[in-house]
Parts: sequence; structure tokens; C-alpha cells
Amino acid sequence: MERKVTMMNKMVFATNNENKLREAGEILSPLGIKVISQREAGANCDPEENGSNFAENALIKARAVYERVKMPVFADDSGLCVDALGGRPGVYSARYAAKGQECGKLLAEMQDVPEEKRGAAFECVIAYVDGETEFTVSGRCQGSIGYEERGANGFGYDPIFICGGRTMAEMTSEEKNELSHRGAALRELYMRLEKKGE
Ligand code: ITT
Repeated sequence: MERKVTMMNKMVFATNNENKLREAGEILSPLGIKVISQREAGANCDPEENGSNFAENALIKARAVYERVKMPVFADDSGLCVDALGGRPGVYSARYAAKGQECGKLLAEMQDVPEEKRGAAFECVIAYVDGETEFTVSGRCQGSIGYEERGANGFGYDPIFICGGRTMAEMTSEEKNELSHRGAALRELYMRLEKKGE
């Protein structure tokens, strides 16, 4: 991926999550896109994410921030979908457990689930809105749920989500960006924007 998006190089990421902002900056700035937070753009929106899937929630956030800032905006909604829990917590991640207690709650629910049934996927949908166009792109990362928290370089469910033998929180940021659901969706976003600019 060597070409650069030239027609627009500043985009607002509609999130309040500092980890997501850092990841997006690391992935998009080498591609020529400067990511600024909604706060830096003068917005402070936190709309009710009451959609029934990731795409609906991502669009709710992107549209709300676009109305405030009137410049290109993207928003993500992401979460963990666990096979043994019928896809939960999924889109309800943020409402599933108190912040910082996600891993403990999930580990407790999974304690009797055998190794071969511990499959899960991180999913991410990014919505892009610029007043003329809106679209969504998505990314997915397949893995499994561990039995304990491992690693310090992560947030949310990273310490219990295992991919290629390590938890996401045991990887360097560069390794996580390569593999992650949000990394995949951000690269997809870049490709869609590049096509749009041709
Ligand atoms: P915004 O809505 O402001 O973007 P949020 O933290 O509420 O921030 P989400 O609703 O998209 O974000 O995600 C809900 C939770 O899902 C999040 O707090 C994490 O616990 C988990 N999650 C999402 N992406 C993750 C990732 O890359 N690594 C670990 N956990 C993640």
C-alpha cells in the first residue's frame, strides 16, 4: 500500500477511546491521513449507541459528529463475539460489564467451556460520512478466549483474546495493528477513499 490519498488528508475519528485514536493514527498517518479526535475538531458527541449491529452504531456516531464539525468523519463500533455465548457480548460490549471489568465477567462465564469451544472473533465496522457520501467497511480477527488475563499492552478484552498463540495484550502495538479487526477495517477504509478519489 504505497499510494497516498491526496484529495483529503485530515479526518475526524468520532470516538472517546484514546486507545482507538492512537491505533488509527499509527495506521493512517503513514498513508498520508492525519487523524484528529472529535475533541480537537471541536465536538463532544456521545450519542446513545442503540443500533442493533456494529454498522448501525458506527453510523450513529459518525453522523452525529459530522453534523457538528462538517468535515470528513469516521467512527467505529467494535467488540468481541464469542461462539459459546451465541455471539455475545458483540454489539452490546459497552453495556455488558462495567468499564475495566469486561475480562473478569467473560472469564467467569467461560470457566466451564472446553478448549475446542472457546472460539471468538473481534469485529469492527467503520462508518465514513462526509456530507456527500457515507459508507461502511469492516474488519474481523478470529481467535479464541484464554483462561486468564495475559499481557499489559492492551485495553478492553485484549488480555484474554488469543490469536496465533498470544493474547492481543502480549503483542507489540505494531503486531496488533497488523492483525486486528480495527487495523483491517482502517486499511479497507483507506482503499475505499483512494478509489473514491480517483
Ligand atoms: P467509543 O464508542 O467512544 O468509540 P468504546 O470504548 O465505547 O468507545 P466500543 O463501543 O466500540 O468502544 O467498544 C466497546 C468495547 O469493546 C470496548 O470498550 C472494549 O472493551 C471492546 N473492544 C473493542 N475493540 C477492542 C479492541 O481492539 N481490543 C480490546 N477490546 C476491544
